Amino acid sequence: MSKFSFTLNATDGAARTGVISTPRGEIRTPAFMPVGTAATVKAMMPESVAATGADILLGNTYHLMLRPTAERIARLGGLHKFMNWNKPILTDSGGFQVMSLASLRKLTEEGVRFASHIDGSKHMLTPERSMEIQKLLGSDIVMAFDECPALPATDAEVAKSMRLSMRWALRSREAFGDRPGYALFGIQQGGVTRELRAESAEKLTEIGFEGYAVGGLAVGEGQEVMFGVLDYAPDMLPVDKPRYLMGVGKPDDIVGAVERGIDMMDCVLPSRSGRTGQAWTRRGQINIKNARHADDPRPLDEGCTCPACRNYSRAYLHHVFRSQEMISGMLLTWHNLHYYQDLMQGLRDAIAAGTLAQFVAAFHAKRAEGDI
Ligand code: PRF
Ligand code: ZN
Repeated sequence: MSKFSFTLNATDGAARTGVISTPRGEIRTPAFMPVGTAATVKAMMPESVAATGADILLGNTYHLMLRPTAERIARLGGLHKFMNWNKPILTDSGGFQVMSLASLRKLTEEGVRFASHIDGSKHMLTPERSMEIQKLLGSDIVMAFDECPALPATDAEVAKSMRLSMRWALRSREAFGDRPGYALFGIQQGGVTRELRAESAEKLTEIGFEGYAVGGLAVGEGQEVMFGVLDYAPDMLPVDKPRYLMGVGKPDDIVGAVERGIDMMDCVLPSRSGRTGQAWTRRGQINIKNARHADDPRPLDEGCTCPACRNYSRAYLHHVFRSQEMISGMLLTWHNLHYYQDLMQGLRDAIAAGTLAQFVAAFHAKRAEGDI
């Protein structure tokens, strides 16, 4: 009962809906995970994040190991207690963030040496150290340590990187050990090459994980190419385990990924864009700083029940954004996260009812009408 498990409740085409059970609570799938990189979902209180409907948050090994350090968080009772979030937390393993944020990176078979983007201090991440940090944090879902190759890359480069990630996946599995109630997810790599994706899936399945991520996508290849890979990649992974698409995405990316059999996703987009005045609505994207909102008494999104839409006009949201008031980022982030969670609930309900095609058609039709 208190173990980690995944139950599939219904499918509609390739799409799936189910529940991941963990000792810290249930995660309804398909699930969207808000990003709480530095032990906070920026501009949101944890109880507000929960009120949007989020069952799980994402945290980052890379950021937390540098500041305030995993050891300090462990001494203070773990990440859940530290940030006052008692539902499940998934942590990314660090390699991807090292490659995008750190300097002086040196990649070897052992791991990656790098200098902190905060103070230039030197650090080393290996599969073993990443497992140790994620354990110190108390992460419920731990990600294997991998390398996500920068694009464009040749097939030979992608193959070499993928094979290194698969050796690191085995070392991650061995270092993680047996921890009932906690899960370790492997990460498929292989770029946009079918044979490499298949080889990666085979290696990971042979090692055996509690869940499987599709990594190495949404790195600039474009939606059409990403969907092309998602037409076959999820199917290469065990049907009875959760499948997590890392770092995706915009609402239409999420809908397309769910249609293709993805169960979990995360993205900074709803939280980050909330702080820059971007709102995601049923009618598409809105920039609240645009002058056309200055006198508009209507809510951001007529169909939304979030506090920003229930209590405030576009004119107010425009004003506080222009005035650089903190409530601007708070309200827009809340709305965006609420919209994303509403979308996930709509997808889950539609899959359960066998009406996903109609749901997706209505989703696209509303966006095509535009913000009128
Ligand atoms: N690997 C890891 N984290 C990630 C990615 C990956 O490939 C991506 C790719 N979109 C985002 N975050 N470990
Ligand atoms: Zn709203």
